[in-house]
Amino acid sequence: MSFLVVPSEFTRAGNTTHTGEKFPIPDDEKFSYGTAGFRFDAKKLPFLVFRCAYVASLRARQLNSAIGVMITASHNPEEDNGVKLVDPSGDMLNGQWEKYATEIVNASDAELPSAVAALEKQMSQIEKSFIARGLVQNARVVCGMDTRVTGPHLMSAASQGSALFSVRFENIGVVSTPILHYIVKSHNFPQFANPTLHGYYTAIKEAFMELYMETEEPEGSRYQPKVIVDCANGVGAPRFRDLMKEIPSDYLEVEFRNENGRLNHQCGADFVKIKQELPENFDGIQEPKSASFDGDADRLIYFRSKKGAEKPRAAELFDGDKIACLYAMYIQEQLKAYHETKPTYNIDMGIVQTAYANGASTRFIRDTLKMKPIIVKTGVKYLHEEASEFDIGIYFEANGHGTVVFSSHFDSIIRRHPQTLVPLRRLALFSRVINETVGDAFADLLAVEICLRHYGWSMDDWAEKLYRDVPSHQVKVDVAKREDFETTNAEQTLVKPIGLQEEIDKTVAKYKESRAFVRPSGTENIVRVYAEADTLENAIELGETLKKIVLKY
Ligand code: 16G
Ligand code: ZN
Repeated sequence: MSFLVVPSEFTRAGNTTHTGEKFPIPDDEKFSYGTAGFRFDAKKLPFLVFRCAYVASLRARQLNSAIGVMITASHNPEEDNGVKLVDPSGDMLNGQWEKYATEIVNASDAELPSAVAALEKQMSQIEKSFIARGLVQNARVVCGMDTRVTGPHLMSAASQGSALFSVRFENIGVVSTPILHYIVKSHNFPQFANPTLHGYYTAIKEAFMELYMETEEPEGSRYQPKVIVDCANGVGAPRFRDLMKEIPSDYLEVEFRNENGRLNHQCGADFVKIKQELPENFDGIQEPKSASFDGDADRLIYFRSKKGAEKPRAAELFDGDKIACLYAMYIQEQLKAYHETKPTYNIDMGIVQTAYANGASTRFIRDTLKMKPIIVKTGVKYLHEEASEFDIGIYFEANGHGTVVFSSHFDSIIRRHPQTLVPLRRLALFSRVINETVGDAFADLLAVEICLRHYGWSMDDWAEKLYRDVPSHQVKVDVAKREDFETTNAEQTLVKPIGLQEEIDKTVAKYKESRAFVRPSGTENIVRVYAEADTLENAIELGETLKKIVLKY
């Protein structure tokens, strides 16, 4: 059992911000591990990151593996920060451990030693068996941070939290969230890649360049190998620059914008998606193909200036749904060629979305691709889990977070064997361009470029050949307690407060081609309204009407 000595700056009572100011956290203030870990005003986080890193070190010892700690608040304002833990496979933290982390974080300073002792006791049996087999040397906590000024102080909290249990601590510095996931997996599965930043760049670059060589641009191609990237003034700027230094510009030219301004301010994937507006430093002129990352580069949205729009700076989006459909078309085409050879083993594929997926994308998947889209609750872990049921599982949230996951069955027949068949070689390489641990803006961008080049498509083609989005509108509603709102049916139907769903249904029925739902946010104390209708004006009117109805409850 560890002898618990908590430095006073990381206790609740002595919690100290990065500027040295004391910011005590009352014992009765409770924190919950949401869809994206703990995420709050950065002032509250030093004590919390310290305790989370301790939990991570325990998990690392329990599994004799590397565990990740990522310090980021993603697309949220600069003043916020957050922490989330990553399991050895590179996936999100196991649910039972989310509970342990919540218990430890919520203990008062006085309760902490006994909460820690109880958890260590539960672990000790498992750990003893590792120690007996001489197997604790792989335990380590790997910690990364985004570009926020509060990051280094929180990194120090994480380092001291892991030291409680003398678990090795590795500070990998400023990285995107997906790079951290990738490096954690590489530590635990050495055949995957070298567990370093450079290992990540090399693996992705090599796969991209090989797949590029396997791609034949059709005659009359309108593809342009250039993209202008809005880095959200976040981690995408330094790290994607590093990656692109490895890829010759005749393969793909990237122009970087929004590299050093205020993080996520008037820019970034979340801004572009929610506002449907061009980010700062884009004016729609000479910008045929642009893309936005979010602050920690796990979301990607392509966009361009919207032609003929009344609103100035309106953007036409190629969001997570359009990216998912593009990947699905490409993968389906390769699989069709493979299955035509009448192979011994079939490979199945599936596609997973959330209720936020534009209705037109869901229809495209059903009617054109002849696939059955699966709709799950918001939050990457739900999508990831469902997609893992397939040999090739594509998942995307409309907000641009998504990836493709590949099964061990896929590995055994394709990835691990040299292939003579071009479609199989392409699939094997595609699986290596993609970062299957989690949505990765860099890897996703490179995969999109491969698909566009393969089809010889310009942005006009991508817009016209898939589907046209149904107009949509999203609204936030401030409520006293988001817990009063409960949903079912993958968050598309409210069961509480009683009576509200019926009112929603009646209102939605008044609009053409409409669809709407109301769900409590998993990250803020608000309720979100999503509305679709035949025109943008009607979608806005429907959304705002529903907001008023929600406010009555
Ligand atoms: C988190 C989720 C994201 C989801 C968003 C919804 C992860 C890693 N991130 O950022 O997938 O779209 O929450 O936020 O799961 P909301 O519940 O506030 O709408
Ligand atoms: Zn993010």
